[in-house]
Amino acid sequence: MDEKQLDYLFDLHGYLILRGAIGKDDLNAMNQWVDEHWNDVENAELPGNNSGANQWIGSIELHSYGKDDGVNFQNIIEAGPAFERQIDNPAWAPLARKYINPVNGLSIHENFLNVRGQGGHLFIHCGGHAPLCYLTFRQHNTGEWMVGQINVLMALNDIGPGDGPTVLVPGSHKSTEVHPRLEVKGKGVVAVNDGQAAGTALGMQEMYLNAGDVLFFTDAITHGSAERTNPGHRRVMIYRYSPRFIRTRFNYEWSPALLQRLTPERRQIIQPLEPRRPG
Ligand SMILES: O=C(O)CCC(=O)C(=O)O
Ligand SMILES: [Fe+2]
Repeated sequence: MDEKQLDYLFDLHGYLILRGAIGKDDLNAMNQWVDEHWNDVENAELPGNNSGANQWIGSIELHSYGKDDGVNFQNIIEAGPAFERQIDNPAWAPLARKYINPVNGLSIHENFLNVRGQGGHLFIHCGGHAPLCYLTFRQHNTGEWMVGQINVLMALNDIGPGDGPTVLVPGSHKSTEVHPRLEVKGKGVVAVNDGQAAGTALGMQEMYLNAGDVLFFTDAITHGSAERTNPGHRRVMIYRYSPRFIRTRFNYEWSPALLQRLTPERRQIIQPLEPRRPG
């Protein structure tokens, strides 16, 4: 697909599927890292909230958003070169830069690897109605791109029917109507954690991916995931790209070793401004 076609579809639908975006060697290396940490996947004690479990593997923290969404390895970029290479993967970083708009620079707001087993799912969240500052999509006066957050969801294994695919409502990033499940007491909310998988909500479409494919989507779209009904585990990585003016979600500090070994281009994305200290 040429760039004009990608632009049109991203604007219209709010998402793109980028096939084969991750190289085989990197895919194998990242899956091997998960295999080596399987004990943590099975036995992590997660509080099921945003405060984190205070269990760390070096600079990587074990975490979950709730009781149903599986184990997150937050700060996964710290896990090695294959993870570092995805920071500016040419399959999506130039697109993210363009849609966020070069005027705004590029940074990573959150990065994690998620492993989710049978029964796991994610509830419905976001939509064009939500007044979150990073859910912008266009500059209304000029029509320029001004996407406040782009989620790059990388499939580390195949995700088909029953595997708990990500679901979204195409075009809902532009909707001023509130999704019925996101209406609480007559008002639109950002998220509804009511124990229901987003997959059962009105208008949701399941996004099937092969290992190495990427779902590239504006966080403004109404989305979540279907319940995983199959045995086994879904493995994804998520890097969220935002303007450099947006702070990171949890304010993790990068390890000095990582900052030192990154290329200047990658360092610029994960730490757009160097900390300023008295000299
Ligand atoms: O777990 C999923 O499939 C959805 C992830 C999600 O909501 C996000 O990346 O913002
Ligand atoms: Fe999300």
